[in-house]
Amino acid sequence: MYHAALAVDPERGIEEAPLELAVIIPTFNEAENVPKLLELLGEALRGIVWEAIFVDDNSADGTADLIRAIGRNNIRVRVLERLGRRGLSTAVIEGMMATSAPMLAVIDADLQHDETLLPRLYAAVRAGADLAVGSRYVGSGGVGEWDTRRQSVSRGATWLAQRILKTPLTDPMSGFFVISRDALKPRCRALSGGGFKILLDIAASAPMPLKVVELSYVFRTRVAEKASSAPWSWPNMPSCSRTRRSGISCRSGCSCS
Ligand SMILES: Nc1nc2c(ncn2[C@@H]2O[C@H](COP(=O)(O)OP(=O)(O)OP(=O)(O)O)[C@@H](O)[C@H]2O)c(=O)[nH]1
Ligand SMILES: [Mg+2]
Repeated sequence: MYHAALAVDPERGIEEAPLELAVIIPTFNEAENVPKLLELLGEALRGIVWEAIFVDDNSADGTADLIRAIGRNNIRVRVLERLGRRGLSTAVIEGMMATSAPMLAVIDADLQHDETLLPRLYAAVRAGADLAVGSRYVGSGGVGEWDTRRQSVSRGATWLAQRILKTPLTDPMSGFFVISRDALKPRCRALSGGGFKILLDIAASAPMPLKVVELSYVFRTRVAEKASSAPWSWPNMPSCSRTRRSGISCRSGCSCS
């Protein structure tokens, strides 16, 4: 599945310029999507010195081995493989801690986020924002082909999160954003790491309000089949004991799956 197009061009070696941006990508059974995602990131981030940190929770489909195979030819690409653990938020936090980059992007591996927005998110943080979020609920943003049930569940969870956390974010459930390390650092130790919504966690852990920019994007439909979290799970609910014990995803709709 690996192809040579993903290797770094030796003429444009990245070791000469300081690292500017790390793209943190949590993965759980995303082998089918990883090569395409890297190709798209390469196109979108032209002109930026970036690296990709995948954080994989021991996917059964060989995601981590595939990333290692790509990484042997492309020093932009690294994987942190975690054994005996699951959790989207902790995966993102640990990925952020594993890079030296001053700017940190988070994007899903399943191609649902519009990677072409990344340069603008990055530019917004470079220009002085603490956090730039890809939002489905500003301007021309949207949720793509979601059915009405999923749309109303997402709207409800967003509304609740905004009320409880008093966050100014229009899309606090977004997993697509860029944050500066300087803004993240004072919040690191307060992050709960629970659940699946890292942006909520960061917003809730803010000792002082973050300077936030929101840019619109349209959520894409997943292409390769999903084998991970329930879409409508409550964001910060800890993994259930069944999953913690067995390592097998609960299919009953609880947030561990
Ligand atoms: N490391 C890690 N990654 C995860 C875990 N669960 C999901 N992911 C990854 O996190 C990203 C988002 O997960 P999804 O299941 O696609 O969540 P979603 O986009 O809200 O749901 P869908 O729209 O149904 O795809 C994907 O890249 C997943 O592979 C996990 O427990 N650990
Ligand atoms: Mg998804």
